[in-house]
Amino acid sequence: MKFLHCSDLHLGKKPYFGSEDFRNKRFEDYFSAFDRIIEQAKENEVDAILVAGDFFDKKETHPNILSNTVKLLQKCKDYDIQVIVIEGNHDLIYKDREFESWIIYLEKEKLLRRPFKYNSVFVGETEIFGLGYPGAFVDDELLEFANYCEKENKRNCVVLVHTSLGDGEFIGGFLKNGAALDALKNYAIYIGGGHGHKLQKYPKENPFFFAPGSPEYYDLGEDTQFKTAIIFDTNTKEYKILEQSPRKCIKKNIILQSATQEEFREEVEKFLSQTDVSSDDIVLLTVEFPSAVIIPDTAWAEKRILEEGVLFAKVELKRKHLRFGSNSAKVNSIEEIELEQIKKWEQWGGVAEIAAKALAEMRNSVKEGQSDISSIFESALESAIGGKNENK
Ligand SMILES: [Mn+2]
Repeated sequence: MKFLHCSDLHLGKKPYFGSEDFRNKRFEDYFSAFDRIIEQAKENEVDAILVAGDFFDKKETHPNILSNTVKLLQKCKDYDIQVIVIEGNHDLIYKDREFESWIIYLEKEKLLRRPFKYNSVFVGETEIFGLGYPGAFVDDELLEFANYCEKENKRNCVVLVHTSLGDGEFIGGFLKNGAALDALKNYAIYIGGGHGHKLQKYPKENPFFFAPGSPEYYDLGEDTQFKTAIIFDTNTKEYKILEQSPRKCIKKNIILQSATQEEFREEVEKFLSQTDVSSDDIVLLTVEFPSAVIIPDTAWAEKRILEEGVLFAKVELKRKHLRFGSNSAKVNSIEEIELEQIKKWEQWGGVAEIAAKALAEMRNSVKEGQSDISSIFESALESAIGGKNENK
């Protein structure tokens, strides 16, 4: 059996900022990314497409999202490609509210199949398990699953789980390390991850865990690289990494010396004269400047870049070495100020890093127009609880 594994499609995501053209094109981008994946699946003659969570961007849907999704799933059916989907933290995962899930609706319409916990599905001879989004308990969940496989004599199965390796960092829903994956080595020939939006493989030699990354940017802050899909053959155990092509996003960092408006304008003009831009491009400019005396006119710069006919432009400021108050401490960012404050709190002080990170993430999401930030808060809570357990 041959399959294509992808993740974090975030179908239905739409920014609430920028021009109408930009918002509409971005809405289409996530469906186009899935469409390209379906074509790659056909070219590679796979039997199934496996989606490791965050199929939809939101727990609710609207007619446009649903009809676009149904059209694409129908295309898979026409191509004779099965679609296997598990939920991620963005899909509806509340216990006892499964009947509200649009993924279950699509399953009932026979457009996809959803393995859940130990209710597996088969594609040919291959048994596929779906562990959904276990959140902070993902390591335990995988270890428990390894026990189940041993007891039930499961071998050569495929496991989908909405998680990635945390790389030592403590992030909500990420694996602490590779230990829980190692425990599955004798039972699973392939573990399909997600959640993190860039490519991961584990272990380095002969990997059997893959997180392909999202095929489009979830937000404009993401890396432009490592957006992939993985092709895997269960007979030969060979894998192939297929690069994806998200919308072109031109990023540039400008460092100002004197921080006068003149210097700022000159640098923006210089950047524009040196860069080829098209009407489909997104341009992100960050400007580091040394003092708080003059603040570069970002509104002017965004307007100026848009005049070149690009789809969207954003100019962000980063103040360098800002001194403030009487303690003359060097402070680089709002995030650092917040972190110092949170450390003094009674409840969150012990997990200040997690809280500060969640706060920054929530702020960015709101800025980006995301109205539902509950998943960030839930992830932070999970991380905080997980972290406390670990100390016991
Ligand atoms: Mn995601």
